[in-house]
Amino acid sequence: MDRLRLAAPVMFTALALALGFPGCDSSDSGGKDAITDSPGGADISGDRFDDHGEKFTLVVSGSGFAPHEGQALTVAFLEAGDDSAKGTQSTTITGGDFTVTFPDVLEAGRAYTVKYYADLSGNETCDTPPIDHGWSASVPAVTGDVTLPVTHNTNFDTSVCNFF
Ligand SMILES: [Ca+2]
Repeated sequence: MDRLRLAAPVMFTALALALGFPGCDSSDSGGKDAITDSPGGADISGDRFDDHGEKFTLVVSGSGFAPHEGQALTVAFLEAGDDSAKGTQSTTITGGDFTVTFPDVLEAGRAYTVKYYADLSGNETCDTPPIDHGWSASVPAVTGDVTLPVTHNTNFDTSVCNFF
């Protein structure tokens, strides 16, 4: 009953599609406008947004971090030009390497900045380098899944703790 009540105000063609082809979005000839709004009801808006912005996965792969062996390594990613972290993850540096994965977070055409720090001081808090060691890396406009390789260096980002 809810489906009928939702579909009816949209279009009669949408109602017909919902009844005749539940879950189907393209096989009817009822017109493209109707098809856009037709299949099913409550989850339409989510599908529509996905169509406009497929999400891609960000992998940050670090190597050469042996000086920080066993330390916590925390990664944040931001949209370029934005100061608020869109996601943060921590791991432990093992064998000089680390890998952090953010599944399905990047939007096509957008550029990102990745901030990351090793908790050298061991207090589970980001301290401005060189107390902890922290870095920044850029992800250019996204066209697909991204693997960002980073290697240990001493070019610290002294603002890195602003993002954790
Ligand atoms: Ca620290």
